[in-house]
Amino acid sequence: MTVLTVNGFTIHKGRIGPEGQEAMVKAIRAVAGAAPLFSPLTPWGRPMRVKMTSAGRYGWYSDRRGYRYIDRHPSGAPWPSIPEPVLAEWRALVPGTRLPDCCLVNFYGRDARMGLHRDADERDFSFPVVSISLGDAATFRMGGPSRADPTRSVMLESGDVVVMAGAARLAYHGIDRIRFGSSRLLTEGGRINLTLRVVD
Ligand code: MD3
Ligand code: FE
Repeated sequence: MTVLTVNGFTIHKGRIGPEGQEAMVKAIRAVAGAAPLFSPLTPWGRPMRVKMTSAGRYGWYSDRRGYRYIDRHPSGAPWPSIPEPVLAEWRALVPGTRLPDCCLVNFYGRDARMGLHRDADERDFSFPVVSISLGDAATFRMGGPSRADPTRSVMLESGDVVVMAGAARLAYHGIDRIRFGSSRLLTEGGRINLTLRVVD
């Protein structure tokens, strides 16, 4: 396992081994069974290319009214609890603080991307965000605190874990493209990203 720091983002390459990845996918399938994936609408009314769901006290949501956290799945069902193997990563990488109250699940199919953005819907940016990549590899673009800052790209592969803390917590970032079919973890291909956040 190697740890790299790029633009203040800490990347733990290959942190989760094959068995751990399988266990996480199984747990995420159970989350998506109870709280099905959906395509949020942007505030401009276009469906996002990434499908999403959440686990925890809060789930991230978007529609014409804007970005926010909501305490139920859009169906009205409660969000499932955050799977234990996912919480274990937070405990290991962010010791000595409270647990996250949202695990956002992003699913990227063949043509999904996520444009450059900042995560700013949470109350307190002093808590880190932890991201776990599963399945197909993707090009992750990371910039700085303003949109115009130069960006650097790194490949995120299945089992990689990224910690965004300090100045990196408010940095611009996005996913340019996925290398569809590069991993055999998900039988139908695609990429899952989990982000653990303290919301309020
Ligand atoms: C940097 N997800 O869900 S994970 C997101 O791979 C998001 O699905 C991407 O950006 C994905 O908001 C990138 C890496 C990541 C996640 C959250 C961050 C980087 C971050 C929050 C603050 C700064
Ligand atoms: Fe983000």
